[in-house]
Amino acid sequence: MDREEWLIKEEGYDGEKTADNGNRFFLGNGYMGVRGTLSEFTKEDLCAVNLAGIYDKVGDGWREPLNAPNFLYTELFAGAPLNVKTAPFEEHSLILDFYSGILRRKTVFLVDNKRISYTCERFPDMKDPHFFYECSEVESDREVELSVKTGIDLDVWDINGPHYVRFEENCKEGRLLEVTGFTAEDREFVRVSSSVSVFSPEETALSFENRDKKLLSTATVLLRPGEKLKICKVSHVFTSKDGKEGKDDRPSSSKEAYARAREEHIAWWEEAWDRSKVLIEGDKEAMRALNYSLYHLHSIAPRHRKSMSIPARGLSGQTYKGAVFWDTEMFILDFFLFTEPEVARTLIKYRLDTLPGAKKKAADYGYSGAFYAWESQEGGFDACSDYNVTDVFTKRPMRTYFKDKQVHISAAVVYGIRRYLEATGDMSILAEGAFETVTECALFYYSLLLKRAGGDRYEIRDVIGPDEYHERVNNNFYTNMMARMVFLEALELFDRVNLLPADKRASILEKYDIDALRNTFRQAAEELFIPSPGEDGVIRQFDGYFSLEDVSVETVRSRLLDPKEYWGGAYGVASDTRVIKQADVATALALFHDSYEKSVLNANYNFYEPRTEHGSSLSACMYALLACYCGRADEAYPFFLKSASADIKGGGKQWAGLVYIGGTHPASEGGAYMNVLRGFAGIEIKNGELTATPKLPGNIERLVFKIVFRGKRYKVTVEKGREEAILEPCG
Ligand code: IFM
Repeated sequence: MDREEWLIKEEGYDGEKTADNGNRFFLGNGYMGVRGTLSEFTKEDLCAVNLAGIYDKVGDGWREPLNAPNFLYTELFAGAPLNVKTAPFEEHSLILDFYSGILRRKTVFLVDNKRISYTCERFPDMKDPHFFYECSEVESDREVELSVKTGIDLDVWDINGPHYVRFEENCKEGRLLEVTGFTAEDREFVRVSSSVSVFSPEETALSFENRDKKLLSTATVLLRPGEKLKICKVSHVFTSKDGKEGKDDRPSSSKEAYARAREEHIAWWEEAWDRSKVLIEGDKEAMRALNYSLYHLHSIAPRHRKSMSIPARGLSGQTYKGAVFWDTEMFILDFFLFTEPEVARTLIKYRLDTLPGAKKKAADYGYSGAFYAWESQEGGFDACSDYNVTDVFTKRPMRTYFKDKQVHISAAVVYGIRRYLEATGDMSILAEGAFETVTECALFYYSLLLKRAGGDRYEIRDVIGPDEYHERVNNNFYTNMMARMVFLEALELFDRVNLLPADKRASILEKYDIDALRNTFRQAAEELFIPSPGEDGVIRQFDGYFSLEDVSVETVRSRLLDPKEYWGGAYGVASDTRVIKQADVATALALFHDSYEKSVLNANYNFYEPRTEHGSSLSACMYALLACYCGRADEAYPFFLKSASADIKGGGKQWAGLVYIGGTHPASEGGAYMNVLRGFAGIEIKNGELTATPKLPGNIERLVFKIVFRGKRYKVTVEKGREEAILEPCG
C-alpha cells in the first residue's frame, strides 16, 4: 500500500467540521486519546485528552471518564493572534499519517503583510503511553516579533463536569509546568507535566504566566527571514489509577529526547503494521478504510495494564460514559485475538476481574450468578442510567430498560472467553477467573428461565435484544441462542476442570457441585425454547413480532416530528412496527450459521435487512457477515465498506434524543475486520483447527494478511478463483 494511502488530509478550515475532525484526526495510545483539534483551540472546540479507565461523577450527572487538562494549548501572537479562526491565512492543512501515528499541521498566516508559517507535528508515545510529544516550527518572510505562549489549559471540556474541583500547581520558571487536578468524588487525581524548550536564533528565556485558567510558558522572539523558531513540548500524564504499574516521570523536551522517542514510536507502528495490516488488491478504497479502522483499534488498545477493556467510543471523548459494552467481545475482540492475543487477554481479564460487580448486579435484581453491567466502568459498576434518552418534545428523561433488560451482555462475556480459548489455546485464564465467570453466567441465565405450569419448555421473558427499539420482549431469538451457548460452554468447561491447577480445582469443586450443575445446565440447554424458522424460513425476532405493523423504514422515518426524536421506547415511531434498529436475528444467524440451512440464512437476510434502520454502527458488519454465509459476498461488500468507513468518512449519528453520542466507532472498525477474517477469507476454528473457505466479493482480487493462531503466525492469502485460502507459517 502506497504511503500516500496512509494519509488522511484536510485542506482549509471549516468550523463546522471541528467535531468530526476531532475524531478523524484522533491520536491515541491506549492510555490517552487526543482529539484531532488545533493547538489554539479550547473546550468550545471539543479539545480533549481522554483518559482510559478513570472516572468521576459530578452531582446528579452521569459518571464519565476524565479528560486531562489540555497540555496541547498554544497561543502565537505576531501583532495579532495566529489563530485559524480569526487570522487570515493562505494555507491550512491537517495530515494524519496513520502508518506512523503522527499528526501534522501546517498553517501559513498572512498578518501585517507577513507570511508566517506554523508547522507542527505531534504523537502520543506508543512505547511509554504516559508521554505525548509535540514539536512546532515558525518562520516568517519578514522580521517579526513573535510571542509564544504554550502550556496547560485547565478549562477542560466535559459533558457532565466540571470534574476538577481543585488544582495544585507546580511550575518551574516556565520550563516545566505541572498541575494536579483533584476530582469531585474526591477519589482520583490527574497530574499533567509539560516540559517546554524553545530553540531560537538568539537565546530566549522562558517565563511563567498563569492566566484565564491557563498555565503558560511564554517567550518573545525576534524572528528574521530565513530563521526558524522551534518549540518542543513533551507532556506526561500520571493518575491515581496508575499505582505502581505507571511511572510518575518528569518529561524532557530536549531535541535528543524528542528524536529518540519519535524514532521508537515510528518503529513501534512499523512492527504493528507488519503483523496486522490487510492488503486488499483491487480495491484501494476498502484497503484504506479498513487499515484506518485498524489504526484506531491499535490506538485504543490497553497495553499498559493487564486487565482493562475498550469503551464503546474508544478514547475519543466522554460519550457513552467511557463505558465498556458488548461491543468489545462481539465486535472488537477478533482483531486482537488474531493479531495481538496479549491485548485480547487483557480485555478478557477485565471481565474476569469485574465478576464481583456482575454478581452484585444479579443479586440486586434478585437473580443468581453474574449479570454483567450493560455499560461497565471500573469494578464492573453499571454506569447505564435508567433514563438513557431525553425526549425532544418534553425535554424530560425517558425511562429506558437497557441496564435492566439487555441480559445478553453476560452471554457476550462468555462468547469472548470461548473465542479466546479457541483462538489462543491459553487455558491459564480458566484458573484466573474464567471458570467461575462462565459458571456464574450460566447460573444467571438459569435463574432467568421460566416454565408455564404444565409447559415443557423454558422461556426467557422481558428482555431487550440487540434491537433496542423493541423493549421488554419475550423469547428474543438472539438472547435465547446466546443463553443456550452459555449453558453449553459451561458444560464444556466442566469437562476441562482437570486442566485447573490442583489448588484451584479443589476450591472450584468446593464452591460448585459440578455434577449437579452439569445436569441442570444440560437440561436447560435442551429445554430452552429457541424460535424455529417458519415455513418461509423466517425466524421471529421475539414473540408477537409478526403481529407488529409491517411498514418500511422510510415510512417510519417520515412519521418523525423531529429529526432527533428517539425511535424506540414507549412511544417511539418504530416501537409498534417491524422496523428494527440493528441486526438482531441476523447477528444470531451470523454467529450460529453452522446450525442452519443456507435457505434459512437467506430467508432471514432477505426479510430483516430491508426492515433494519441500521441506526447503530454495529449493524452493517453483522449483515455483511450473514451475507457471506449466505454465499452473497457481493451483497456483503457495501455493508463491509460502510462498517470500515464509519470513522474515515465521519458524520454518523451524533444524537440519541437530546444526548450527544458523537465519537469514534471501535465496534464498527472491529466488525469490518471480522468481515474480512470470517466473511471474505472464511476463516473458522473447527475442533481446534483453522479452516478457511473464502468468499470474495467481485471487486476484490486478492486479500493478504497475517494472523496468529495458538501461538503460531500465518500469512493468509485469498485469491479470486481459488476455493481455499493459502495459510503459510511465517515469523
Ligand atoms: O452496544 C451498542 C448498542 O448495541 C447500540 N447502542 C450503542 C451501544 C454502544 O455502541
